[in-house]
Amino acid sequence: MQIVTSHTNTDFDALASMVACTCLYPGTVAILPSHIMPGVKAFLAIHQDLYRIRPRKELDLNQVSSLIVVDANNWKRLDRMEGLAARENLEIISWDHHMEGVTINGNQEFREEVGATITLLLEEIQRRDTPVTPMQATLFLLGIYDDTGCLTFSSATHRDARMTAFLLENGADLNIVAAYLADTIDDSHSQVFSDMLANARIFEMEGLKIGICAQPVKSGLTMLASLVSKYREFKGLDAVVGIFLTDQNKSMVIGRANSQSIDVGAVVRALGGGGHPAAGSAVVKGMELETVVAKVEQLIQDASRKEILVQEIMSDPRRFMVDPSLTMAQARKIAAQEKLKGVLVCDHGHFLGCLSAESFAKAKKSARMDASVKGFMKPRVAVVASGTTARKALELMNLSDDGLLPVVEQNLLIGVLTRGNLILHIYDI
Ligand SMILES: [Mn+2]
Repeated sequence: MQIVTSHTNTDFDALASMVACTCLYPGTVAILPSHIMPGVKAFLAIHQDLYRIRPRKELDLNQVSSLIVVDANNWKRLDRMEGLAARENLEIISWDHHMEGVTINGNQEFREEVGATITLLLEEIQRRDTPVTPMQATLFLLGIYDDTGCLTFSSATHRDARMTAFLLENGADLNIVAAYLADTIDDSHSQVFSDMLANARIFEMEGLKIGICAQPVKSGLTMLASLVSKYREFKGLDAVVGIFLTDQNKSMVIGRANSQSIDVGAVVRALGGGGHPAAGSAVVKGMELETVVAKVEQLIQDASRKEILVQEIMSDPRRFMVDPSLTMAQARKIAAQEKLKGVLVCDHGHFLGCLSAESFAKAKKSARMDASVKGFMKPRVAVVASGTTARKALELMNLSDDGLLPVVEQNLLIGVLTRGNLILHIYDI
């Protein structure tokens, strides 16, 4: 018998990939692990008759002659399949997008770095022209959306987006997708959530609002990660790390952050876990809750120290400078030559004020272009220091009329931060 299975705590990508394999490999039986995510459970409560799925407990490993593993690369993540690991002559086929820590070595490996495993299988379905029903398309789209945060995680690729389009063409129902992705909280989770609201520590660091929620919880809670996400949104924080000590002397560390915040992936990787800059988790064993908290705090400090500063991305200020002895007409000529909307008035390097496009327009309107720049410059404008973080500067740029932030230290203009500098920075060019 050929079976297909996936990791425990089965998510939609895993379920979708198992179902896709039953289409691509006719006769294959999907074996569902005992522990599945609550959303998947709710989905299967309605949909399971549509698919050839059997629970793990009904499987006799002796019957298995061929094994397909989807969305998992490690025997430990499967539900009691270790018995097959040592078996000779067992055909193993892998479809997966996890590149690190592979212990399941397939005879055939389809392992590529895409946002969701189902994307790889869908590309094969499309190649073979295998028909996809609207109901299958809906499940497959749940798989892509679940793993890529609806294509917003940085792990999402153009291939996931292309397969999203393919599924919409094939009738995937976005209302149903939305209904199963919106996870609701049961009583035990709402208790944890209200404890988080009451006890979390929120602090500011380099202009970032960060929350640390550390508390003991009952084991068996499956939605701690979404509680951390919800908490971050609810409190409007840049980053949150949840540290949950279960009664098995084991802490779940879960980080969530917005894209301009600290790299929570780096924080959890240092604890032996995995993730990307906006989301990640780790399991820490045999350590007191306070010790884990202290470690996480230190790692957050370290992560912030690696931030890019204004001085690393700012421009040379010289082309932006005009002398206070100039007239408005002379200053505008310089601005035009340099293709700048605004210029900065400096007396021997000392920053005095800013002339924006608006200042020139005003002078022109009142026919005072021969007046001194001193009468039109705005002395009070947003400035940054060279040690300001690029992230903070992104916020401050909103306050600038012409997309220029003077970098001023002890009254001296030492650089200029332009929108262009920030664009090169955020697109990492
Ligand atoms: Mn996956």
